[in-house]
Amino acid sequence: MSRLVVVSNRIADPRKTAAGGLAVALGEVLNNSGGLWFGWSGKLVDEPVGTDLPVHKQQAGPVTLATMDLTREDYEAYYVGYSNGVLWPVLHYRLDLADFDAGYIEGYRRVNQTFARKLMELLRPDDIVWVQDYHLIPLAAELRALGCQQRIGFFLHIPLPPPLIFAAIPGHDWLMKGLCSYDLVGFQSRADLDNFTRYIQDEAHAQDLGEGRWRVFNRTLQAGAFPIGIDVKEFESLAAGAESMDMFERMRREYSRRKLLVGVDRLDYSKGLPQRLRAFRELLAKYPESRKSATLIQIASPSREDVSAYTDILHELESLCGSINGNYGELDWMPVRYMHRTVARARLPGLYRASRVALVTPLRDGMNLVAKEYIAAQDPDDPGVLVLSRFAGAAEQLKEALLVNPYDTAGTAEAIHVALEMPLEERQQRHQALLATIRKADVHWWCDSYLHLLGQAEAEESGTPWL
Ligand code: ADQ
Repeated sequence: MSRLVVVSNRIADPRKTAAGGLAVALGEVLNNSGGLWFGWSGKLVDEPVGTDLPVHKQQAGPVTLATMDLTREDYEAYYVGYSNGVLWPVLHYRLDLADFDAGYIEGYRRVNQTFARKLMELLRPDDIVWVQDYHLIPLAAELRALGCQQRIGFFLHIPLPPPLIFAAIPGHDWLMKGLCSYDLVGFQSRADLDNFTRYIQDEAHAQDLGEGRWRVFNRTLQAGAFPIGIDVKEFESLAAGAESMDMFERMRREYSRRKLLVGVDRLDYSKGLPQRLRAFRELLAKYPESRKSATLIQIASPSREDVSAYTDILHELESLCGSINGNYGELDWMPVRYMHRTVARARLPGLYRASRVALVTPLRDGMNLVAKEYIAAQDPDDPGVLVLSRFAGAAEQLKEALLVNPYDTAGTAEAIHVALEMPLEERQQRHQALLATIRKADVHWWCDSYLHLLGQAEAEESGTPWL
């Protein structure tokens, strides 16, 4: 059996349950193969760029965790500048928020080169390498340039936009060649996969070899959609735990006279938070009876506060919540409870279960795991209703949710009203179907089906001729 090597920007210790489903699932396959997990340590050092920083190794059971620090300058260019200031907005269709400062791309390439060089020293001949997400798109090309012949796969956790949006990135062809240096490229949804195949056909005359295989840039690769899931069993046992039950009881007591709506997100402009609050305001305006029956709890965890677009969204959200509470609040009721913080993972299922409606309304999202966690946390006898943006990758699978266009304030408000009023039998039917879907395509299925295909890929035959 080949050893699995996972590479991601940040790594998590798979033994810690707070790590969440993805770390648990990757931890499991890494455990089974005595694998290696390589990435940034999360630490910054003051050394000048180009300093040869060491790799720190640590054992987590059979798994080796190998991490590197970043210099402050590399962090600013690779992580803040290019990954989160260029790739994140453009891949979420937000050209208006991208900062194409030419310096960032050099830092991005430099860190990918350093990672490749350090990783090469750790690789064994029949390793299988699985690279995660947009921070590391050029990694395979850099590894190939150093002579790496192992099978290398890539999974993009965020969306891939249509070719004409992607092509607005200066250096988009370099990025796409980087993506095509992998043996298997995985996307969250059919829509993302279609955007990829359109790009390689339109811009690079790719030849379709059938069954997801393509000949492009003088090499053969495979591409597919592998919608990521959650660990449903792990989440169900979390739901049955003391902390979650405690949260559930407290919420039920506190909101005994009202139905709860819940939103749980990172504070990110892709999550459609202002649009969601405007839809809730519209609900209160159009259906005055909802003022006596509904409360929205919005939890937004702090995220990337060194990127300016994130402070803008924070202020917009605070002022919207203030104006809704100011206009509709009463002495004994606030329509919106907004918290700018993280909820402990062990308590989340209790909050989800106590809520009649979940509002998962991103403007764009690769998948959105909150939607799936909400389903897994429900009481099947009295389940809540999921209001889901059609622009989340999850919408391709979760057809029995109430799908909305988050830009359509009135339409979303209407869907929230329908969700609040939905009869028990319909809630049960929808929930049953949704639960079956997330059980079938859980995170283990995601890992296994991806790695099965990557394992079948042919080892690299030709290097990377275009580098
Ligand atoms: P994210 O953009 O981070 O992930 P998401 O899929 O919703 O978004 O995952 C967030 C995780 O963090 C969930 O497990 C959720 O419970 C937790 N979380 C979010 N806000 C929280 C809060 N306030 N308190 C506590 N926990 C919170 C990226 C992509 C997604 C894709 C995932 C996985 O942007 O589209 O689904 O990767 O591939």
